Amino acid sequence: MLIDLRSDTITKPTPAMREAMANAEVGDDIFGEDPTVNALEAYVAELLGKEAAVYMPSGTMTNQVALRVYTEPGDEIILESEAHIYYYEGGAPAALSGAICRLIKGDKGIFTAEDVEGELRPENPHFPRTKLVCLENTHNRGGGSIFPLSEIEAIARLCQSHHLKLHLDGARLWNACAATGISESDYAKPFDSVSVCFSKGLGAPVGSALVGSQEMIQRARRFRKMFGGGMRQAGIIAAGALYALKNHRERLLEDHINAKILAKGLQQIEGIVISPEDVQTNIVIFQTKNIPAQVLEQRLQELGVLVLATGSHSIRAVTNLMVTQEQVEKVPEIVESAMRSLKSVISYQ
Ligand code: TLP
Repeated sequence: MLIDLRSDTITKPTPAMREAMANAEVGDDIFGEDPTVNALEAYVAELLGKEAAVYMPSGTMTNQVALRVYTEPGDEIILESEAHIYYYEGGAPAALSGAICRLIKGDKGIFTAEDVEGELRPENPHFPRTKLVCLENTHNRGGGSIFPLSEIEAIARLCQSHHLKLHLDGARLWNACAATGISESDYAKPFDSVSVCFSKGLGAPVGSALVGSQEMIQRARRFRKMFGGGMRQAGIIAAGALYALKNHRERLLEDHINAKILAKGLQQIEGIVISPEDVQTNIVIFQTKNIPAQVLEQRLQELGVLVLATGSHSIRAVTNLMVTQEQVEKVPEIVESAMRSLKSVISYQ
């Protein structure tokens, strides 16, 4: 059986989740008449301590709709250089909002209020108008790193004093909460809006929500429609999300334990560089010293372990609902044998 560590997006609905989906009451959500979507939106808004929420097909859409709500063409967004919004969303800030991105180089995706302050521009017709700062928690390319709440609060104070909006890409906020014990609403409080995903570690098949003030979410509904994200009997999928929210948040700790086990095992392998203490949640990123990441990815696939090359010598493995501790424990051994076989091939070339 394959051990699939490419992403936590590969998770499939459990039988109980499928049952909840099959039995979901539905209606036309564009008329606001889908009771399950309405229940999900109310639940997630309350959980995050915000006035309102809107359900969308993907985390890319919730992020990009938020950007569109806050900016006009020519406006500027400040965000981290490897933020998903910038790195993995197909150039959407430019294409869909006409916004430009000003990048901060973070430490595993984390940056400070001083970093933001250094990027602020005076009001002057030469400059784009900075409207928005975006954070990511946990940070995907930062290896699932957690943004410290005190730093978030300092950034929020800075944003307020400069009339900047603050948005969180909280696709994996659930993981930050499980790891720290800090509640979703405490994490969400400093932000004007938060995007959360149900289809990653929580295991629901589809969807994300954007939460914020009534006014913000009303505008977001308009852009969701414009971007093609208005859905009809979406209660079928929203039921999976609601089930996941109510039943799968606590179990994320299992994924975090498995990630640590994996990191510690990988640390023992010659030619692999990883610091297990950097692994805070469910994402494990390791470097391959002498072997190109894509070559190792390919060999591991042949041996039944799926991972993702995320750089020339960097590989990501994400523990998730579909992978047991027993399977994770086997992975370092498989990586070691893959490395050994590749070393002999490479040294003969
Ligand atoms: N991340 C995916 C890929 O797109 C890289 C993954 O496998 O990790 N924010 C963050 C922080 C994300 O990691 C992702 C998905 C998204 C937003 C977008 O979510 P979707 O895939 O629903 O558009």
